[in-house]
Amino acid sequence: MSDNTTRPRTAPRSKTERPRLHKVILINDDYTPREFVVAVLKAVFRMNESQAYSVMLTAHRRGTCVVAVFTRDIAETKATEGTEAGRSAGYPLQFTTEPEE
Ligand code: TYC
Repeated sequence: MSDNTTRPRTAPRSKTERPRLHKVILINDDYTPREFVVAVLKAVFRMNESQAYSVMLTAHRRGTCVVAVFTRDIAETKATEGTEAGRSAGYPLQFTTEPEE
């Protein structure tokens, strides 16, 4: 056993706290085509086909799905980009954000 295993920590913990993370949440609707949702998830969140399909299907079945977590600015920007992509194509696709506990 090394001789420092039970020695108490002497250096103070860093006071630098990590920024709170925010979830980007995909919301289901009855009108946006599945393939369009998958394409937006791939473009905005850099997901591959199977990741994007699985997130889309979870939102479709359960109503919402957490897509990813980011710092607040990035989460809000991505949510806006996704929602805007739907809006430009005439779909009611919606992404929202929510702070993590
Ligand atoms: N429910 C849509 C349909 O059946 C597909 C869809 C899935 C839309 C997820 C939005 O967040 C969504 N065409």
